[in-house]
Order: sequence, then structure tokens, then C-alpha cells
Amino acid sequence: MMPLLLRDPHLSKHALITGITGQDGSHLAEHLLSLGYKVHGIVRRVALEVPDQRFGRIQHLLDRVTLHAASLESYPSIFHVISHIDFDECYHLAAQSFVAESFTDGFSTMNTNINGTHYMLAALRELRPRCRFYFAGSSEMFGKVRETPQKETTPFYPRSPYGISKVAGFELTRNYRESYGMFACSGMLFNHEGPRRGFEFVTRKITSTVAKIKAGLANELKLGNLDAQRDWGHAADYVRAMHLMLQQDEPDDYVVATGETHTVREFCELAFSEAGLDYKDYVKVDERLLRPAEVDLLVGDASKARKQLGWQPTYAFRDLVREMVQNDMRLIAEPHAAHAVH
Ligand code: G4F
Repeated sequence: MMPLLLRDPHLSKHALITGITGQDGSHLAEHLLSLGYKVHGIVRRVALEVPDQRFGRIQHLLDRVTLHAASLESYPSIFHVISHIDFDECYHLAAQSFVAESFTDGFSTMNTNINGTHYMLAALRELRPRCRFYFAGSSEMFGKVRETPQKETTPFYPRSPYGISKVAGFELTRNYRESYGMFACSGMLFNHEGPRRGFEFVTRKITSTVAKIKAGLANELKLGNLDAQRDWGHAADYVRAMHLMLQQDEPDDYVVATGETHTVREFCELAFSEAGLDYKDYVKVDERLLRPAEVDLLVGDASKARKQLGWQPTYAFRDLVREMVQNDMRLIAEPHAAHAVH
């Protein structure tokens, strides 16, 4: 085993984040820095070679975080990074997270999401068994829901390769906790959005197209299922819950959700009206965007997180939609503005 770097335990905590360049990783890095943490991130080597293209969401943090090159598809590269840095908490957020893409290439999704999680857990067990571990579980694990609202005890019924991969990651995390006594937790996070959301997800697709239509740069928005219902919160709120899970006396799993559900149609209605437009004039259903199997309704019961973690969301649905639309309109009005950092 390679020697570990030792550190004065009275110094600030260190955290390692996989997926630090993503929406959640960037919010979490900011949150941990604000709490005085030293933050390390794992990124692909190719990203380090083109930082301007790949680090948009963490551009403003680059002088305060330490990045390490590794791939979730390579156990040796993960083992190497974990053996060379010292940290107390590990937040495993990296994944192929686009559900539609998981139907197109289920093999890559399974490989990255399942093996990547297994590699992280196995390397931590070997090198840093006392490190606290967070796994980014998902409400997609509930899929064709067995009860409403969904809570920690709701049985899983995933409806996509992505959902299946998250169930496997959840079970791996629980198994390492129970088999090896590791402090390993899963957050069962419902949809969480914001101005840093990728353009492929429905909320950002809607708000960015609203902004284009308003500016005269587009004249329609093609969507798939308008009737799907989601419990949409703000990513900045949800990363606080991730951190709180790792501060408890015992490791456990928690649902993180707002408890409100809305249809894609309602999101459209609000987003277009925020720009003074009527969604019915622009939204067209394109059957090619329907998924082979859909998750019709998600709404979470986060009472356990509220009670045990003292967590609660600060954004109302309307505020989330407004912030995303205004951000996208600003990005068109000021094309040279830095990537939104809300
Ligand atoms: O925004 P979505 O692609 O998110 P989805 O599938 O709910 O998954 C997101 O949330 C999960 C948590 O529950 C995460 F685990 C996951 O990684 C991801 O962040 O789609 C939301 C809904 C779906 O029902 C989809 O069918 O919107 C519907 N939809 C309708 N038209 C569309 C579109 N989704 C996308 N992406 N693009 C459309 O044109």
C-alpha cells in the first residue's frame, strides 16, 4: 500500500469531489469552501488540457480548489489519486446523468455509473476506510412509483438504464457500509436545477429556448412528454443536504425533495410567461423525444432530512423558474458575461 500524506487533524477539513465540474459539484465546492474546507476535485485528464472549455462552472473557483486527473473508468487512476491526497469526506457525484442518453448507450452509462462507484468505494476501503462517503442517488430509482410521495422506504422500480445504475450504486454504498463499517451515505435526490443546469435537461432546454425566442433567435420549442410530473428544487439547496448527511453521528440514506410536483407543461407555462409569452404559441410535441419507458410522477417526502438534518429548501418553484429564465435572457443580452454563478 502506498504511504498516505498525514495532516494536522486540527486543520480545516478536506473534501474530495468527483464530478466537480458539473452543476452539483460546482455548488458543492462553493459551499464547502465557504465552510472553510480545502477542496479537491477529480477531473478527466482531457479536461485539464482544455480548461476554458471544461471548467465553465468552476472558473471562479479555480484558484481555490485542487484538481487531480483520473477517470471513473480506470481503477488504477482512482487508486492513484486517493493514495496521494488526504481528505475526510468524499462526495461521489460524477456520473452519466442524462436519462435519455442512457437509453441510447446503456452500456456506457452502466459502466461509468456502476463501476465508477464500485471503484471509489473499493479504493476508499483500501486506503481511507475512515473517510465519510456520499453517493449521489436519484429519485429515478423510484421510477414507476410504488407509493406517493416517495420516501426512503419506498421500493425501487427503475425505468431506465440510468435508474438501474443508480439502484446498483445505492446498493453498493449500503453494502460497503454494512459489510465494512464505512461511513457511507446515499442522497436520494429529486430533480434539482438552476442556471448552471446542462442544456440537455428539460428545464434548461425550456428556459434557454424561451430566452432565444424572446430575442428573436428561435421560433419554436420541441419537447417530448409534457405530462411528466417532477419535484423540482434548486441545486444550491440540495448540496447543503449532501454535506449535512456526512456530519451526522451515523451514516444513513435520505430523500431530498421539495414535496411539490409540477408537470413539464406547467414549467413551460411559467417560463414563457416570465418572458411575457404564451407557451401554447411555441411548444410543439415531437414524438421522437418520448422515452421508451417514462417516469410519470415524482414527488418526494423529505421529512427525514428535515427532521434529522435540519435541512429545508429555500427556493420556491416560481423563484427557480424565474431565476433560470432571467439568467438565460441575460446570457443572450451579454454574450461575453461569465458563466452564471448563481
Ligand atoms: O430534465 P430531464 O431530462 O430529467 P430526468 O429524466 O427527470 O432526470 C433528472 O433528474 C433525476 C432525478 O430525478 C436525476 F437523477 C437525473 O440525473 C436528471 O438530473 O427530464 C424531465 C422530464 C422527463 O419526464 C422527460 O421525459 O421531462 C420530460 N421531457 C419532455 N420533453 C423532456 C423533454 N426531457 C428532456 N431532457 N428533453 C425534452 O425535450
